[in-house]
Amino acid sequence: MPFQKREFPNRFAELSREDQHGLLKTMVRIRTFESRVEELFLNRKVPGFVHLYIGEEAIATGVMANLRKSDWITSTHRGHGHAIAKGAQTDRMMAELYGKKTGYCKGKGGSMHIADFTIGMLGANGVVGGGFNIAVGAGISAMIKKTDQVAVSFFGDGASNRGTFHEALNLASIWKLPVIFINENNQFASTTPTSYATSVARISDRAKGYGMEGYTIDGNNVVEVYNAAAELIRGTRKGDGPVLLECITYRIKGHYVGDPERYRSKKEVQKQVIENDPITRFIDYLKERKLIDDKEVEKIRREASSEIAASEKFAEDSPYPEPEEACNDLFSFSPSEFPEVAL
Ligand SMILES: Cc1ncc(C[n+]2csc(CCOP(=O)(O)OP(=O)(O)O)c2C)c(N)n1
Repeated sequence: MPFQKREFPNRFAELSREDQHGLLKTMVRIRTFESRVEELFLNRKVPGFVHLYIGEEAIATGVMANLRKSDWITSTHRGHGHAIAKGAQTDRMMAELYGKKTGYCKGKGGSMHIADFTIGMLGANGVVGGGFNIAVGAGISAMIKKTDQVAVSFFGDGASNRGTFHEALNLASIWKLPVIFINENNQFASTTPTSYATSVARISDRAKGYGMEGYTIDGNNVVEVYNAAAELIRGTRKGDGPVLLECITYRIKGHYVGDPERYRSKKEVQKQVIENDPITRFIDYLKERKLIDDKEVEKIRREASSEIAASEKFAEDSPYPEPEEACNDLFSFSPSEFPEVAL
Protein backbone atom coordinates (compact mmCIF):
# COMPACT_ATOMS: atom_id res chain seq x y z
CA MET A 1 0.00 0.00 0.00
CA PRO A 2 1.45 3.38 -0.93
CA PHE A 3 2.33 5.73 1.92
CA GLN A 4 0.08 8.66 2.64
CA LYS A 5 1.90 11.83 1.67
CA ARG A 6 -0.33 14.44 3.19
CA GLU A 7 0.08 18.08 2.28
CA PHE A 8 -0.30 20.02 5.49
CA PRO A 9 -0.62 23.79 4.92
CA ASN A 10 2.53 25.81 4.31
CA ARG A 11 1.23 28.86 6.16
CA PHE A 12 0.13 29.53 9.72
CA ALA A 13 -3.60 29.92 10.15
CA GLU A 14 -3.53 31.59 13.52
CA LEU A 15 0.02 32.16 14.78
CA SER A 16 0.92 35.79 15.45
CA ARG A 17 4.14 37.33 14.15
CA GLU A 18 5.52 37.11 17.67
CA ASP A 19 4.64 33.41 17.95
CA GLN A 20 6.35 32.75 14.62
CA HIS A 21 9.45 34.52 15.93
CA GLY A 22 9.12 32.26 18.98
CA LEU A 23 9.50 29.19 16.76
CA LEU A 24 12.62 30.65 15.18
CA LYS A 25 14.02 31.48 18.62
CA THR A 26 13.61 27.89 19.77
CA MET A 27 15.35 26.56 16.67
CA VAL A 28 18.21 29.02 17.06
CA ARG A 29 18.58 28.26 20.79
CA ILE A 30 18.85 24.54 20.03
CA ARG A 31 21.41 25.16 17.27
CA THR A 32 23.48 27.52 19.42
CA PHE A 33 23.46 25.14 22.40
CA GLU A 34 24.58 22.23 20.27
CA SER A 35 27.20 24.11 18.26
CA ARG A 36 28.82 25.12 21.53
CA VAL A 37 28.49 21.60 22.97
CA GLU A 38 30.32 20.27 19.92
CA GLU A 39 33.24 22.64 20.59
CA LEU A 40 33.24 21.87 24.30
CA PHE A 41 33.27 18.14 23.63
CA LEU A 42 36.21 18.51 21.24
CA ASN A 43 37.97 20.61 23.94
CA ARG A 44 37.37 17.75 26.41
CA LYS A 45 35.13 19.81 28.66
CA VAL A 46 32.20 17.46 28.09
CA PRO A 47 32.87 13.76 28.78
CA GLY A 48 31.08 10.71 27.39
CA PHE A 49 29.26 10.68 24.10
CA VAL A 50 27.40 13.47 22.29
CA HIS A 51 24.90 13.02 19.43
CA LEU A 52 23.90 16.28 17.79
CA TYR A 53 20.44 17.23 16.51
CA ILE A 54 21.79 19.92 14.17
CA GLY A 55 19.63 20.04 11.02
CA GLU A 56 16.60 18.45 12.72
CA GLU A 57 15.47 21.40 14.87
CA ALA A 58 12.22 22.03 12.99
CA ILE A 59 10.72 18.77 14.27
CA ALA A 60 11.12 19.27 18.03
CA THR A 61 10.17 22.93 17.63
CA GLY A 62 7.04 22.43 15.51
CA VAL A 63 5.74 19.53 17.60
CA MET A 64 6.44 20.98 21.04
CA ALA A 65 4.76 24.28 20.17
CA ASN A 66 1.52 22.26 20.14
CA LEU A 67 2.02 20.56 23.50
CA ARG A 68 1.11 21.68 26.99
CA LYS A 69 3.54 21.59 29.89
CA SER A 70 1.52 18.72 31.37
CA ASP A 71 1.89 16.59 28.20
CA TRP A 72 4.70 14.07 28.10
CA ILE A 73 7.48 13.31 25.69
CA THR A 74 10.02 10.54 25.41
CA SER A 75 13.22 11.31 23.60
CA THR A 76 16.21 9.51 22.12
CA HIS A 77 20.02 9.50 22.37
CA ARG A 78 19.80 12.69 20.22
CA GLY A 79 17.67 14.52 22.77
CA HIS A 80 18.99 18.06 23.40
CA GLY A 81 16.53 19.62 20.96
CA HIS A 82 13.55 17.81 22.49
CA ALA A 83 14.52 18.93 25.99
CA ILE A 84 15.02 22.58 25.02
CA ALA A 85 11.81 22.76 23.01
CA LYS A 86 9.84 21.15 25.89
CA GLY A 87 11.08 23.87 28.21
CA ALA A 88 14.26 22.56 29.83
CA GLN A 89 16.75 25.14 31.12
CA THR A 90 19.97 25.21 29.12
CA ASP A 91 22.10 25.95 32.21
CA ARG A 92 21.02 22.74 33.97
CA MET A 93 21.38 20.84 30.69
CA MET A 94 24.90 22.14 30.19
CA ALA A 95 25.79 21.30 33.80
CA GLU A 96 24.52 17.76 33.17
CA LEU A 97 26.71 17.43 30.11
CA TYR A 98 29.70 18.57 32.17
CA GLY A 99 28.87 15.93 34.81
CA LYS A 100 28.21 18.60 37.42
CA LYS A 101 26.01 18.36 40.51
CA THR A 102 23.68 21.14 39.34
CA GLY A 103 22.71 19.20 36.21
CA TYR A 104 19.28 17.66 35.62
CA CYS A 105 20.47 14.24 36.83
CA LYS A 106 22.98 15.64 39.31
CA GLY A 107 25.70 15.06 36.74
CA LYS A 108 25.26 11.30 36.62
CA GLY A 109 23.23 10.96 33.43
CA GLY A 110 25.02 13.05 30.82
CA SER A 111 23.83 13.98 27.35
CA MET A 112 21.77 10.83 26.75
CA HIS A 113 19.72 10.82 29.96
CA ILE A 114 18.39 14.31 30.52
CA ALA A 115 14.97 14.16 32.16
CA ASP A 116 12.71 16.63 33.95
CA PHE A 117 9.33 15.25 34.96
CA THR A 118 8.13 18.73 36.00
CA ILE A 119 8.00 19.75 32.33
CA GLY A 120 6.87 16.34 31.04
CA MET A 121 10.29 15.38 29.70
CA LEU A 122 10.36 11.69 30.60
CA GLY A 123 13.90 11.30 29.41
CA ALA A 124 16.41 11.07 26.65
CA ASN A 125 17.43 7.44 26.30
CA GLY A 126 20.68 5.69 25.44
CA VAL A 127 18.70 2.58 24.48
CA VAL A 128 17.53 2.89 20.88
CA GLY A 129 13.77 2.28 20.90
CA GLY A 130 13.70 2.62 24.69
CA GLY A 131 11.18 5.46 24.70
CA PHE A 132 8.22 3.86 22.90
CA ASN A 133 6.84 1.91 25.82
CA ILE A 134 7.48 4.67 28.33
CA ALA A 135 5.25 6.91 26.20
CA VAL A 136 2.66 4.13 26.04
CA GLY A 137 2.81 3.88 29.85
CA ALA A 138 2.19 7.62 30.08
CA GLY A 139 -0.74 7.19 27.70
CA ILE A 140 -2.16 4.41 29.92
CA SER A 141 -1.92 6.73 32.92
CA ALA A 142 -3.88 9.43 31.05
CA MET A 143 -6.50 6.81 30.14
CA ILE A 144 -6.86 5.55 33.73
CA LYS A 145 -6.93 9.03 35.26
CA LYS A 146 -9.20 10.30 32.49
CA THR A 147 -7.08 13.39 31.81
CA ASP A 148 -6.70 14.88 28.35
CA GLN A 149 -2.91 14.69 28.39
CA VAL A 150 -1.06 13.24 25.40
CA ALA A 151 2.33 11.54 25.17
CA VAL A 152 4.67 12.03 22.23
CA SER A 153 7.35 9.48 21.47
CA PHE A 154 10.20 10.74 19.27
CA PHE A 155 12.22 8.04 17.53
CA GLY A 156 14.70 7.52 14.72
CA ASP A 157 14.28 5.44 11.57
CA GLY A 158 16.62 2.82 13.02
CA ALA A 159 14.50 2.53 16.16
CA SER A 160 11.49 1.56 14.06
CA ASN A 161 13.27 -1.74 13.37
CA ARG A 162 13.25 -2.73 17.04
CA GLY A 163 10.70 -5.05 18.64
CA THR A 164 9.68 -2.36 21.13
CA PHE A 165 8.21 -0.40 18.20
CA HIS A 166 5.81 -3.26 17.43
CA GLU A 167 4.79 -3.78 21.06
CA ALA A 168 4.17 -0.10 21.64
CA LEU A 169 2.19 0.63 18.48
CA ASN A 170 0.09 -2.48 18.88
CA LEU A 171 -0.89 -1.76 22.49
CA ALA A 172 -1.44 1.94 21.83
CA SER A 173 -3.74 1.00 18.97
CA ILE A 174 -5.89 -1.66 20.67
CA TRP A 175 -6.40 0.56 23.72
CA LYS A 176 -6.72 3.75 21.62
CA LEU A 177 -4.16 5.49 23.79
CA PRO A 178 -3.35 9.20 23.48
CA VAL A 179 0.12 8.64 22.05
CA ILE A 180 1.64 10.31 19.00
CA PHE A 181 4.63 8.57 17.45
CA ILE A 182 6.94 11.08 15.77
CA ASN A 183 9.56 9.56 13.53
CA GLU A 184 12.63 11.66 12.80
CA ASN A 185 13.85 10.04 9.62
CA ASN A 186 17.30 11.60 9.27
CA GLN A 187 18.15 8.97 6.64
CA PHE A 188 20.75 7.08 8.65
CA ALA A 189 20.94 4.77 11.65
CA SER A 190 24.56 5.30 12.67
CA THR A 191 26.38 4.36 9.45
CA THR A 192 23.50 2.52 7.78
CA PRO A 193 21.23 4.24 5.25
CA THR A 194 17.53 3.88 6.12
CA SER A 195 16.77 2.50 2.66
CA TYR A 196 19.14 -0.45 3.25
CA ALA A 197 17.88 -1.45 6.68
CA THR A 198 14.14 -0.82 6.46
CA SER A 199 11.62 -3.15 4.82
CA VAL A 200 9.25 -0.40 3.66
CA ALA A 201 9.73 2.70 1.55
CA ARG A 202 8.34 4.97 4.26
CA ILE A 203 8.32 4.52 8.03
CA SER A 204 4.73 5.82 7.92
CA ASP A 205 3.81 2.69 5.90
CA ARG A 206 4.20 0.75 9.12
CA ALA A 207 1.24 2.51 10.78
CA LYS A 208 -1.18 0.47 8.66
CA GLY A 209 0.06 -2.74 10.29
CA TYR A 210 -1.21 -1.41 13.61
CA GLY A 211 -4.50 -0.04 12.36
CA MET A 212 -3.55 3.59 12.72
CA GLU A 213 -3.04 6.53 10.40
CA GLY A 214 0.48 7.30 9.23
CA TYR A 215 1.71 10.35 7.33
CA THR A 216 4.99 11.56 5.88
CA ILE A 217 5.94 15.21 5.79
CA ASP A 218 8.92 17.48 5.15
CA GLY A 219 10.52 17.57 8.59
CA ASN A 220 12.77 20.50 7.66
CA ASN A 221 9.82 22.81 7.12
CA VAL A 222 8.78 24.00 10.58
CA VAL A 223 5.53 25.40 9.18
CA GLU A 224 4.43 22.01 7.89
CA VAL A 225 5.61 20.23 11.04
CA TYR A 226 3.69 22.71 13.20
CA ASN A 227 0.49 22.32 11.20
CA ALA A 228 0.69 18.54 10.99
CA ALA A 229 1.40 18.25 14.72
CA ALA A 230 -1.44 20.68 15.53
CA GLU A 231 -3.99 18.59 13.65
CA LEU A 232 -2.81 15.19 14.85
CA ILE A 233 -2.30 16.18 18.49
CA ARG A 234 -5.76 17.81 18.54
CA GLY A 235 -7.31 14.57 17.25
CA THR A 236 -5.42 12.32 19.65
CA ARG A 237 -6.22 14.59 22.59
CA LYS A 238 -9.94 14.36 21.91
CA GLY A 239 -9.86 10.58 21.77
CA ASP A 240 -9.09 9.61 18.16
CA GLY A 241 -6.28 7.30 19.30
CA PRO A 242 -2.62 7.05 18.32
CA VAL A 243 -1.09 8.20 15.06
CA LEU A 244 2.33 8.04 13.40
CA LEU A 245 3.98 11.02 11.75
CA GLU A 246 7.19 10.52 9.77
CA CYS A 247 9.24 13.70 9.39
CA ILE A 248 11.88 13.51 6.67
CA THR A 249 15.01 15.33 7.74
CA TYR A 250 18.79 15.06 7.43
CA ARG A 251 21.47 14.68 10.07
CA ILE A 252 23.95 17.40 9.14
CA LYS A 253 26.59 16.34 11.69
CA GLY A 254 28.11 12.91 12.22
CA HIS A 255 26.23 10.23 14.14
CA TYR A 256 28.27 11.29 17.17
CA VAL A 257 30.85 14.04 17.61
CA GLY A 258 34.04 12.50 16.22
CA ASP A 259 32.31 10.25 13.66
CA PRO A 260 34.66 9.89 10.61
CA GLU A 261 31.56 9.72 8.35
CA ARG A 262 32.93 7.27 5.81
CA TYR A 263 29.42 6.26 4.76
CA ARG A 264 28.56 9.51 2.93
CA SER A 265 30.28 12.18 0.89
CA LYS A 266 31.07 15.73 2.02
CA LYS A 267 29.32 16.91 -1.14
CA GLU A 268 26.06 15.27 -0.08
CA VAL A 269 26.20 16.94 3.34
CA GLN A 270 27.12 20.33 1.84
CA LYS A 271 24.15 20.18 -0.50
CA GLN A 272 21.84 19.66 2.47
CA VAL A 273 23.45 22.53 4.38
CA ILE A 274 22.98 24.88 1.45
CA GLU A 275 19.54 23.80 0.30
CA ASN A 276 17.77 22.27 3.26
CA ASP A 277 18.86 23.85 6.54
CA PRO A 278 15.59 24.22 8.49
CA ILE A 279 16.66 27.49 10.14
CA THR A 280 17.68 29.16 6.87
CA ARG A 281 14.51 27.92 5.24
CA PHE A 282 12.32 29.38 7.99
CA ILE A 283 14.13 32.71 7.95
CA ASP A 284 13.59 32.85 4.17
CA TYR A 285 9.92 32.00 4.69
CA LEU A 286 9.48 34.81 7.21
CA LYS A 287 11.41 37.31 5.10
CA GLU A 288 9.41 36.53 1.96
CA ARG A 289 6.28 37.43 3.91
CA LYS A 290 7.91 40.50 5.47
CA LEU A 291 7.49 38.99 8.93
CA ILE A 292 11.11 39.47 10.01
CA ASP A 293 14.11 41.59 9.05
CA ASP A 294 17.88 41.11 9.39
CA LYS A 295 18.08 43.12 12.59
CA GLU A 296 15.48 40.94 14.28
CA VAL A 297 17.24 37.76 13.15
CA GLU A 298 20.50 39.14 14.50
CA LYS A 299 18.86 39.93 17.84
CA ILE A 300 17.53 36.37 18.13
CA ARG A 301 21.01 34.98 17.42
CA ARG A 302 22.65 37.38 19.90
CA GLU A 303 20.22 36.50 22.69
CA ALA A 304 20.74 32.78 22.10
CA SER A 305 24.53 33.25 22.23
CA SER A 306 24.41 35.08 25.56
CA GLU A 307 22.03 32.50 27.04
CA ILE A 308 24.36 29.67 26.08
CA ALA A 309 27.47 31.54 27.26
CA ALA A 310 25.75 32.00 30.65
CA SER A 311 24.83 28.29 30.68
CA GLU A 312 28.43 27.37 30.03
CA LYS A 313 29.62 29.61 32.86
CA PHE A 314 27.02 28.06 35.19
CA ALA A 315 28.32 24.60 34.29
CA GLU A 316 31.97 25.63 34.66
CA ASP A 317 31.34 27.19 38.07
CA SER A 318 29.29 24.27 39.42
CA PRO A 319 30.82 21.53 41.63
CA TYR A 320 31.14 17.86 40.68
CA PRO A 321 29.06 15.43 42.74
CA GLU A 322 30.82 13.95 45.79
CA PRO A 323 32.08 10.38 45.35
CA GLU A 324 29.86 9.33 48.28
CA GLU A 325 26.82 10.37 46.21
CA ALA A 326 27.62 7.93 43.39
CA CYS A 327 25.00 5.37 44.47
CA ASN A 328 22.25 7.85 45.40
CA ASP A 329 19.18 8.22 43.15
CA LEU A 330 19.74 4.93 41.39
CA PHE A 331 16.36 3.61 42.48
CA SER A 332 13.00 5.28 42.95
CA PHE A 333 12.93 3.95 46.52
CA SER A 334 15.46 4.62 49.23
CA PRO A 335 17.84 1.64 49.62
CA SER A 336 17.70 2.11 53.42
CA GLU A 337 14.03 1.05 53.28
CA PHE A 338 15.05 -2.21 51.63
CA PRO A 339 18.29 -3.32 53.29
CA GLU A 340 18.08 -6.72 51.55
CA VAL A 341 18.85 -5.01 48.23
CA ALA A 342 22.64 -5.03 48.02
CA LEU A 343 24.24 -2.09 46.27
C1 LIG B 1 19.12 -1.23 21.78
C2 LIG B 1 20.30 -0.50 21.14
N1 LIG B 1 20.89 -1.04 20.05
C3 LIG B 1 21.95 -0.42 19.47
C4 LIG B 1 22.42 0.76 20.01
C5 LIG B 1 23.59 1.47 19.33
N2 LIG B 1 23.10 2.65 18.60
C6 LIG B 1 23.14 3.87 19.12
S1 LIG B 1 22.45 5.01 18.12
C7 LIG B 1 22.11 3.88 16.94
C8 LIG B 1 21.43 4.27 15.64
C9 LIG B 1 20.04 4.73 15.86
O1 LIG B 1 19.51 5.18 14.65
P1 LIG B 1 18.15 5.94 14.60
O2 LIG B 1 17.16 5.28 15.48
O3 LIG B 1 17.80 6.11 13.17
O4 LIG B 1 18.47 7.35 15.26
P2 LIG B 1 19.49 8.47 14.77
O5 LIG B 1 20.82 8.15 15.40
O6 LIG B 1 19.53 8.45 13.30
O7 LIG B 1 18.93 9.74 15.32
C10 LIG B 1 22.53 2.61 17.34
C11 LIG B 1 22.37 1.39 16.54
C12 LIG B 1 21.78 1.28 21.15
N3 LIG B 1 22.17 2.41 21.71
N4 LIG B 1 20.71 0.65 21.68
